[in-house]
Amino acid sequence: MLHDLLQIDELLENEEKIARDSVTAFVSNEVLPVITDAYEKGYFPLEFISKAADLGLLGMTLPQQYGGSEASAVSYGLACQELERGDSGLRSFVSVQSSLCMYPIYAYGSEEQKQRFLPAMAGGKLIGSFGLTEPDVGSDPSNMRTTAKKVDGGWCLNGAKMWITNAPFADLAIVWARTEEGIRGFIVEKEFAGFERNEIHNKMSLRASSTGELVFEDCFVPDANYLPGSEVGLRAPLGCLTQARYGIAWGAIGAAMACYDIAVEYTKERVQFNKPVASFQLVQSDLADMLTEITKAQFVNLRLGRLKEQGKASPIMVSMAKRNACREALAITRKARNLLGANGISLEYHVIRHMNNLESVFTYEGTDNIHTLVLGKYITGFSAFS
Ligand code: TGC
Ligand code: FAD
Repeated sequence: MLHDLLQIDELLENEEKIARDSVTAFVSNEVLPVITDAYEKGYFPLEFISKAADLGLLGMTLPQQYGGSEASAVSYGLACQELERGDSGLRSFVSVQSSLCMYPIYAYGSEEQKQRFLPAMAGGKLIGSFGLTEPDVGSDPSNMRTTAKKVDGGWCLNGAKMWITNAPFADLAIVWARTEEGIRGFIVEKEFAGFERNEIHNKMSLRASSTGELVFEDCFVPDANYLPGSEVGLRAPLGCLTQARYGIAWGAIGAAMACYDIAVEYTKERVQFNKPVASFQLVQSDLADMLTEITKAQFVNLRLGRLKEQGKASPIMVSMAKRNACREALAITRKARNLLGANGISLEYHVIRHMNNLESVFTYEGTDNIHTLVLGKYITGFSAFS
């Protein structure tokens, strides 16, 4: 287990530790035994859904009246950390369902929409996906091409969304489209005519997650599925990203923690030149860097979580935490990969799986460059996006 050198555990509330430990046990007992097979064959283990729902992980910060657990932001962060200690794909599933699908319905939906969708989503009976990225539009969603035209009784959607987590098996998609008044959100249900999903194959990262494309050809979406609170335009989808990026900051460090633990254990047992490789200075240097960066990131995440609980967290803070966690986690998993030598590339040792997953985590929810520019704009007052 990770060395808690600075005794961060003491800064957690009892219920936060209990929530965290229940996810740790789930991951150890039910995720780790099956994840290698899922990753190798390239599928999302659908049995995780009901287990995640039973643990209260779907929409866990939302009010109980909508099926949530009213968990603290730190509890949610710790859950993401432990889920990603298992696999980034599992944390992705929970992030998308909770932060990118349940959150927009909660924040921008009508009371009727909340009642209709949220309890079923918390129970894992309805699964969501979130369509913002398009084949030609990623970092700059303000240029999206998907359109929604007002028609009698609803909206007519045309366009496509690309790289969408959960899309192949989801029951609904939160879709962002351009209307005459600006960008708006819609709940598109899988049965709607003119709506198709296609699975994306050949991924070498997040293989235990299902990713797809959403296609809309004159897809009719009734007025009842229009998100009325999305009239703030691009701020609405970006607000969802702020929620999800917060969880990712914790999650990426969970993957790094797993790789640190594996590297410590492996290097202590592996003998070369008649000594454990953990006894060599260069190896210890890597391990010292890994523990230091994990600990620093944990403090950033915890501080951010506490600010979020007080309503003081800003999107810029979240950008800093997401960028830091993804950068450091990727560097740590690469170090661990090296420390395991040839075994580092075997799925049996998990490290290569985490490392490859983090390539996606580094890119999605705002690439490293995008978060760098968010911070650059905050520091200098100059926008360097275009
Ligand atoms: P900009 O002019 O800066 O902002 C437009 C309006 O939005 C507000 N805003 C935010 N609000 C909440 N949260 C945020 N993070 C926000 N960022 C900006 C902003 O204040 C402004 O409001 P107002 O009232 O002044 O109009 O917009 P911009 O067009 O210059 O874009 C800024 C930029 C580049 C940072 C933004 O477009 C961006 O974040 N791009 C990255 C796109 C991205 O992250 N896509 C992710 C897709 S979803 C995904 O990857 C899911 S992976 C799921 C999984 O498997 O876990
Ligand atoms: P681009 O925006 O084309 O960027 C290409 C490169 O250019 C990057 O290095 C980028 O940093 C750089 N760049 C772009 N603009 C600038 C700039 N102004 N200055 C400096 N550098 C710049 N999206 C969803 O909507 N929903 C999902 O559920 C979802 N799930 C995903 C799952 C996976 C496995 C992956 C890999 C992606 C997922 N995405 C999802 C898409 C993800 O959000 C995008 O890939 C990401 O936002 C980047 O967009 P892009 O791939 O089009 O890259």
